[in-house]
Amino acid sequence: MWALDLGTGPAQLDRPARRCHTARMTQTTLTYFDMPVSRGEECRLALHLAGVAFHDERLSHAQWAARRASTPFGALPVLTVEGRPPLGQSNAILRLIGREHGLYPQDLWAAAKADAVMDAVEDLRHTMSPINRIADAAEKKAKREEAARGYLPRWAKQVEAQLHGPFVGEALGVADLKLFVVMTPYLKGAIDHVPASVFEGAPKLLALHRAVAEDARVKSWSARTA
Ligand SMILES: N[C@@H](CCC(=O)N[C@@H](CS)C(=O)NCC(=O)O)C(=O)O
Repeated sequence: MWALDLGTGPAQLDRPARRCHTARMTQTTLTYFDMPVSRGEECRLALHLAGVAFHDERLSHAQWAARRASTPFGALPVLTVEGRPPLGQSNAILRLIGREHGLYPQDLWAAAKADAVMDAVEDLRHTMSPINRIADAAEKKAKREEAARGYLPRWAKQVEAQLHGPFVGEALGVADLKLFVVMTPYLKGAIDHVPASVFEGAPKLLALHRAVAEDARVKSWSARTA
């Protein structure tokens, strides 16, 4: 049964204490870099909201170099659940956690909408990451300013048009967590040459970010990792 596979969720915690003598907790590990951002952070957040007790494994770059070849796709995050093969790809990890713990829609069309939004977050990363890697400062500045004028506000409007409101679907789910994590550095003004106001043309998307930030479970994760 998956609920047990993924570790101790809220339902397990509510059970009588005597169950602790008979049920052994399954080891769940989420492996990523030691940064509170991006694909790893959204998976950690999903596990936290799901109430799964997990080992938050954070690799240094030297450790990653030694481990890379043994990961499913040569990339992080990786979810490892005792008795199962390691799982790569952030969206697959999020869907698995979401399906098991009520953070992903059961309705097929609502689920497809959540998938589309999660893929749109990956589109943003695939567009912006090469710019982040530009070594020449002037060229990086020009490319980021160009994205801030065109690509990023356009992306925000397109994603906003997908929202049920305030979340992607009827309730907070893994797609909302993924949006929350990808938007946060932009809203903090942490991306040089991209103004913190870059998503202001998409007020419903900003409202989603606020609604996720206000969730008590999200707050408790942020407090824990601050
Ligand atoms: N499609 C993959 C992309 C994974 C990916 O590119 N991960 C980055 C970190 S966010 C990584 O592992 N970078 C280190 C490397 O490629 O060596 C996913 O969604 O998980």
